[in-house]
Amino acid sequence: MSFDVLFPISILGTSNVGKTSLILRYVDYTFESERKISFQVDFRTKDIEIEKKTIRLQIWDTAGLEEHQSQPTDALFRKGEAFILVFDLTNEKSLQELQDILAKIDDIAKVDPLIIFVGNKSDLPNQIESPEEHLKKIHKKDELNFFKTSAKTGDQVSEMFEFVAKGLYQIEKKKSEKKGENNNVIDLKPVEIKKGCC
Ligand SMILES: Nc1nc2c(ncn2[C@@H]2O[C@H](COP(=O)(O)OP(=O)(O)O)[C@@H](O)[C@H]2O)c(=O)[nH]1
Ligand SMILES: [Mg+2]
Repeated sequence: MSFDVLFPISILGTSNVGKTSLILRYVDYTFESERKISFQVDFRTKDIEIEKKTIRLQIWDTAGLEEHQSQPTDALFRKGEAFILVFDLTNEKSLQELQDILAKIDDIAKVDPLIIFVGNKSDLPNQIESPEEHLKKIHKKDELNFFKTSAKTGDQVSEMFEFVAKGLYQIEKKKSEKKGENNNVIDLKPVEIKKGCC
C-alpha cells in the first residue's frame, strides 16, 4: 500500500508505563494485562487519512532498551519527528524521570520536535495530583500537549495518536508553504527509510 508521507514517531518513557501497550492498543486493538517485561515491538505502522493524504505513522517502541541501559540510544532520539513521552499516572517517579529524557531530546533531536506528554493507566485509582503542574516546570514552552490515556480501555489512545499525526502534518504543510509551493496543494514526499541505519 502506498502512502503520501511517512512520519517517524518515538515513544519514550521509563519501563512499565505502558509504551508497548499503547502501540498495540492503537495498531492492533488489543491489550494484555500480563505482559512480560521483555516484550517489545520494534516499530509498528498505521495509516490514517488527513485532507485526502495517506499519512503513515511509523511508531518506534523503545524496545525494552530501558531495561538494559540507563538511557535509550541516541538513534532512537534522532529518528523521531515527534516524541510521545509516557509516564504512569499512578507512579510519580515515572513522571520525574521524563526530565532526563527531555534533556536528551533537547541535546540531540531535531530542532523543535513535536512533544506530547501522556499520562497512561487512567483506568487505575490513586493517581498523581495535577501532573500538569510538574510538566509545566520541566517543559518550559508556551504550549503543553498532554493526554491522559488508558491502553487497557482504549480511552484517548487513538485521539492522542491522531493529534500527533495532525500536528506533524501541519508542521510539514507549513514547511512546504515556506518553500513557496502552491498554498493549496501540498506536495508531501515519502521519506526514504534506510534499513539498518540510524
Ligand atoms: N491498568 C492498566 N495497565 C496498563 C495500562 N497500560 C499498560 N498496562 C500494564 O502495565 C504493564 C507494562 O506495560 P508495557 O506496555 O509492557 O510497558 P512498557 O515497559 O512501557 O512498554 C503491563 O502489565 C500492562 O498490561 C493501562 O492503561 N492500564
Ligand atoms: Mg515495552
